[in-house]
Amino acid sequence: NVVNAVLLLCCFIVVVYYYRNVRRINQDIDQEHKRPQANSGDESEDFGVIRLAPHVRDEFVRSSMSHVIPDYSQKRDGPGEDGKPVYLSESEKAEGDSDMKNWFMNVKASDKISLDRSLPDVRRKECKDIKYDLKKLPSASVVIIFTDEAWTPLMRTVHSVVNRSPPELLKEVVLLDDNSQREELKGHLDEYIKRFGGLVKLVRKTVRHGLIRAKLAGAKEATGQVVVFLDSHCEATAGWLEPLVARIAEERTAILCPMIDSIAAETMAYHGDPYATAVGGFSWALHFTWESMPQREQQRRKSPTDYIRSPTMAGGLLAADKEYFFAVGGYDEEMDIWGGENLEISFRAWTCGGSIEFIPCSHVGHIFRAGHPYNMTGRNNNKDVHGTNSKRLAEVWMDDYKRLYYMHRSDLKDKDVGDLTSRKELREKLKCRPFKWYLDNIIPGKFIFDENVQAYGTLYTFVDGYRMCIDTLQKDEKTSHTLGVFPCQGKGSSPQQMSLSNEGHLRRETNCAQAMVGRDQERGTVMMTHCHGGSDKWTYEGQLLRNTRSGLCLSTDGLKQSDDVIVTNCDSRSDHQKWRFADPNK
Ligand code: UD2
Ligand code: MN
Repeated sequence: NVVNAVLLLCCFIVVVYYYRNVRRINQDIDQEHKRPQANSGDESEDFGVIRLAPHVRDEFVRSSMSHVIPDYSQKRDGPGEDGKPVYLSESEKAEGDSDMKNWFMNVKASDKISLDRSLPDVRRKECKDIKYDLKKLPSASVVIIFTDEAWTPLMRTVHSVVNRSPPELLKEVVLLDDNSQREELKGHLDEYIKRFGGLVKLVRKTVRHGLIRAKLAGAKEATGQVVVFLDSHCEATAGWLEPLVARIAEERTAILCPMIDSIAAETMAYHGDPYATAVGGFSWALHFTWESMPQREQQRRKSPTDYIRSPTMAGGLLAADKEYFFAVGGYDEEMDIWGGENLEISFRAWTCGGSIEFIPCSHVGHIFRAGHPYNMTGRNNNKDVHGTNSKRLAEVWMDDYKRLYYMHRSDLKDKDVGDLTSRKELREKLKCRPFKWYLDNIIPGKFIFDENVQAYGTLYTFVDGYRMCIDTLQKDEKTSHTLGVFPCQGKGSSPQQMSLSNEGHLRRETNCAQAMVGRDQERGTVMMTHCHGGSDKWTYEGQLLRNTRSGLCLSTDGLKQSDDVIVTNCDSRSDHQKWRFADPNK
């Protein structure tokens, strides 16, 4: 009798569940038929308000009862499978192009790809060979924060995590909605995630938090021992989670980043590099940079599967022991919308006894976008959230080295960026090391404009009562470019600052001045190229700046107001060659 009763109850539950789902699907389809076809003649269709290609839509309907993890050993056909690029037909191109403008990614292309698409396994063989004892590893909560993300990139992030995380390790996925306004992310999303049977939790914020507070809010919901953050346009690949949690089991104070592979914004092509060669750095304007792995780190690592110590992290994709993450200060709650938190957690982790590490066996793709498809204005109409967030981190963590940030951003010196007391108290409480320790030990060799230099400041000549300054002329400093002259801009104009290092390099943060002259030539321009030991050296005698390789001197002779600076035969009587360094703060 008991057995019968239980069976009956089960049947009842199945029937109710089935009925509810089928009814919902029918309702959605009804709704769809009532809607005017926005793109008639186009091959995509609407499912409710969600724009999907027909085969993805079929999948959507078919699998709406409960999610089934695909068998990736079976070959899959379809657009974008195996991480291949998707190219749009002539009739679809216009929509794809407008997506690139509005979303900074080709949502049209993304909509054609299965949410469960297969991806290449780009790990090295040594990584694939590692066996993990899943029973002994800590569980993880994956927190995905989003604000008005397009449907398919967002759901593909969720599917990829569910499909490629060992069930033993994946405690839950926390979807943290940072006050999205788009219709499709409202009712539909609650319905959609039911197929994951409680594994995916949706948390809504009805006030925009910005990504920093959103991450904090998401982490607070996490119940796993490890918290993993992902952006809402990622794809996790085979074996991505195991090496992260395994390293945390080994070193609780390590904050880890997977290898961030690239998903092309235009075609959704997946590109991953098995050979980890980069670490994170930063510029004094407080932006994240990629740097090549230093020799000493290459020597320290015993195997290609070994973690890589990195001075900083990009920010979006990371794993940490949840308790440790909060104990070491979580994030600065007063940072708004976007930016700065990644360098803040990097400086803080290293100086307060933890570390930042890249895990070469863990690969996650991310769609790198050329812009932000959401409002970047912070509280109090703040249009410079990166600037003000960065000022907070400079004031709390960089000691006197914050001056290097203000060399770039003198406009922020007197800017009120809110109360810093609690963050400064945190630094005291955790007895964190000075920023100089970080510079000396974690990122040695980082160039400091005004340390170990013969001179620094704005570099100018004074001709006929007119000041001409050395200037980058708005060239992208990440690339090589010619060096120019421009009328002096005065106080704190960072494109006009130069240093003459003790080694004799005439340089800026990463680039050094190279004279572009062949043997026996008497005139040439000056290129700014990435500094290295063999970069050109310059002497500063009297007021002449002499290039030691060519013997020629820096000169403004014959130049227009905005022009490339030259090197030519030295002449100590020429006003065009009398160079002075001026304190950029005066
Ligand atoms: C990078 C990081 C990002 C963050 C940022 C600096 C990677 C791959 N991404 O920028 O995680 O560290 O640098 O702050 O390293 N979002 C919200 N609320 C907002 C704004 C954004 O929830 O107010 C979400 C957004 O939907 C996305 C995530 O935050 O999922 C990151 O935003 P992004 O993708 O625009 O940032 P990204 O990749 O340029
Ligand atoms: Mn992103």
